[in-house]
Amino acid sequence: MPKSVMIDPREVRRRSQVDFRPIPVNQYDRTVKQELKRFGKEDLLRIHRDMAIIRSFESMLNEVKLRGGYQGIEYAHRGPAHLSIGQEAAAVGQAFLLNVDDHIYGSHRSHGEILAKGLSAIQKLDDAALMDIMKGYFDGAALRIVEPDAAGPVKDLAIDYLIYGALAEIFGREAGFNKGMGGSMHAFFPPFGIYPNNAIVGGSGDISVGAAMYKRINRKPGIVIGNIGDASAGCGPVWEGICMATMDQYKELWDDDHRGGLPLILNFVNNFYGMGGQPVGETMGFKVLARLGAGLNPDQMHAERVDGYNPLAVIDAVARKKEILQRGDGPVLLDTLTYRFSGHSPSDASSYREKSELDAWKQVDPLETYAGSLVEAGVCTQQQIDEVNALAEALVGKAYRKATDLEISPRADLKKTGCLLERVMLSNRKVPCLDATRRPEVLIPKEENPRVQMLAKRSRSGLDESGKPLPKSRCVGIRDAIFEAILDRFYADPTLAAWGEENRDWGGAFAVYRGLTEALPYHRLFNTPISEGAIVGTGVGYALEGGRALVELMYCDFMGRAGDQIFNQLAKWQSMSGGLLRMPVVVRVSVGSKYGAQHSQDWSSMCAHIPGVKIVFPATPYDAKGLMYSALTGTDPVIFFESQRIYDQPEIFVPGGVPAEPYEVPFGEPAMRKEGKDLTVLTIGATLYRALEAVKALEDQHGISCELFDARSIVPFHFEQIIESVKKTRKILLTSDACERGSALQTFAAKITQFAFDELDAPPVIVGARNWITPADEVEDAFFPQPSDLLDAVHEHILPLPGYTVARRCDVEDLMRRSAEGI
Ligand SMILES: Cc1ncc(C[n+]2csc(CCOP(=O)(O)OP(=O)(O)O)c2C)c(N)n1
Ligand SMILES: [Mg+2]
Repeated sequence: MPKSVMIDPREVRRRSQVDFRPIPVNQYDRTVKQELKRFGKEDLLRIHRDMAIIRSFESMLNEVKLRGGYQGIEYAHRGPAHLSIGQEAAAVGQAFLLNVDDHIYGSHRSHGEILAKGLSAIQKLDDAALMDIMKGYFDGAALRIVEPDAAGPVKDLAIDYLIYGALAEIFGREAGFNKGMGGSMHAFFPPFGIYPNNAIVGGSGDISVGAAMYKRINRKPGIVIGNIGDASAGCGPVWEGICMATMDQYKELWDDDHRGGLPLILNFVNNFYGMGGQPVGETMGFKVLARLGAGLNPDQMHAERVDGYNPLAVIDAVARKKEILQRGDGPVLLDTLTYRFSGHSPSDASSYREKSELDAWKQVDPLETYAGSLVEAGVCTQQQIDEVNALAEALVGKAYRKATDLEISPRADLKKTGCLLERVMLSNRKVPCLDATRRPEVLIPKEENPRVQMLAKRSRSGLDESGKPLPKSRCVGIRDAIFEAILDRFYADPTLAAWGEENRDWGGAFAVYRGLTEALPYHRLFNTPISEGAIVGTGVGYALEGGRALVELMYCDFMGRAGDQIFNQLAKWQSMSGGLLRMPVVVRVSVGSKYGAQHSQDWSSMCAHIPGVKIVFPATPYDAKGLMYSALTGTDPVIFFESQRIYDQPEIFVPGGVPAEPYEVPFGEPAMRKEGKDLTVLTIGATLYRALEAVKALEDQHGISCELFDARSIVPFHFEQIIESVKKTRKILLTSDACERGSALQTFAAKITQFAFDELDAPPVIVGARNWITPADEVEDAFFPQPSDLLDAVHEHILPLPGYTVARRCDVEDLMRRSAEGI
């Protein structure tokens, strides 16, 4: 039954108005004296200590960048350092009350947030837990470096560990929090609830939403805070993230156990600048950033501006907002005002701001004003404050000495075979169930599923007993095979959740999901806004937290909308974490045809260029099911290409057809579809069937015996079978629907030439789509490779076919002309 959110014309056409409530701005007005009871002296002093540590840490980096050293030790740090000097109160105030299971995500300017959250976690964890974390994290590598100098409480050791781990990461050392593979803008440390920071402005704007979805869907404790800059309010992915964060369905359609708004604070760290551009008065129109919350949902996202120059105001706001989230009334939008004294980066000449402005903010330096208020309230003396400041500097100095010393803190050797990055670009694990402690939530037994029952009546093979083709409508096709694998995994892995446009009642854009709605509660299968970026970005956040996401992009062409999320997020976090994280996300993309230029592009080749993702493109139901199984039981991000041309295609190659039972097709191994001896043909995706026709013509009309392979997988790819075949046939033709220029086939051809140069009688020849737009259905045959194009290519470049006349020019001169014209 469809969900039925009734649109009543009488209701929606009624005359009325939309009312907005006032948005609070800097409402906090309590003094340290008044807060003494609430926090106690110790807490109030710790707030100052934490700010002082951040100030010392960032000031040290500033000196390193500007003067090439610190405390007499020279060091050239060529990498980035986006410092947060001046922003300490906003970071410490936020982290102060957070528990370890409250997770923060950040930006390029998050050193302060890392330290603040780490210091807060150290305060909350007991000694045994701290020692376990430090000993267990990357086998205690950083602990071994800081421990020899430690002679005091475990919490002090943990503070040394935190400062050193963060700094060693910034300096690209193997004992850093992410083995030096993340660096300044991506450093993080999950055991303290510090999740990835992001060098893409607004990058955490949708990833943090996915993290909060993970907590809501899997009923995990804690909240998520996405820390993003004020200028990121202009980023599309941030808006998409907000849209996904505020969907009505969480509160209105999800079942009782999962109902409620996301436990998310989207916190704009509002320092009033991008790099030099100013959102207020120049690049945006909101004047007060918190205004953005107003139109997003009736709660106005509980939006509020808080004075991030007063740590107590921020603590107060986070405490109040956390209550809202715990009630299920999230998400929340916070506008935490602050200001950076440092430049955007240390080299910045501050040409975009007046000195008088900087001076005015320095007059209200949060460190000094807060320390002053502690002294004034009698919490401590100025001498105690000075001692804490000196201690902070000493702690930072200690970490600096160790992190800069190459003997103590070496870098990973990335030039040796089997180096760190070779090991962590892909995780290659098999973890069929990501949470064995829970039963997957489903609505009906699998056998009662109407589609399962319908498919039981279909032939699992596309051929009858005598080998003749059966009508497609009577067979299990690719669409059904993918469904079977997915359905099965939903009954096996409780963390598996799927989302995308029209995923639920509609049945997925091309009916792959028909039957899933009946099987799954809302929180495991749901529709999203038309937000391709956030569809993938939330998948990334969901996986970073420990879940498995299956997300769908309706048409391959729409991948452009999710460019950053695929290229920079999905593909990079496993390696940027130094191998700590897994990214079990399957992105289903459908390659179109018939719909013209913006709906028919095969971008498998473009994706093959991105290190860090696996790419498969099944062309048969057997492979579609087996590859989907592999994808949904692995730990790597997979772009799963499907072709709309062949969703109905039954199994014609594997005897017996598509098994009803679960099975896996491993990634990387091409499938031989037909043996032959004169010519090897390698296809990707749906070109398999056009190649079959060409192979038949070559054999029947020209007596050329062809050996046909279906790549199935583009990344990874094993060349052995192909090279063996080429040794026999001495010739190879490659074809796919991706545009020919720069395609994966060009790489394949170059490698085959390199691996088997002496075995070849002709160059490997590629037939891809033209380097054009995809024209209208009526004329798209001129664009996509056709059987006649394959014959033309064989005749022109591999071996002349006696009596054959090409259907279309493709000689060297013509290819050179096309290249010269850029087409
Ligand atoms: C998508 C993207 N565009 C541009 C940049 C270059 N860039 C880095 S930081 C920055 C300004 C960001 O301002 P804001 O989000 O307010 O954060 P802040 O630097 O003030 O902390 C820009 C434009 C980037 N890293 N990512
Ligand atoms: Mg800013």
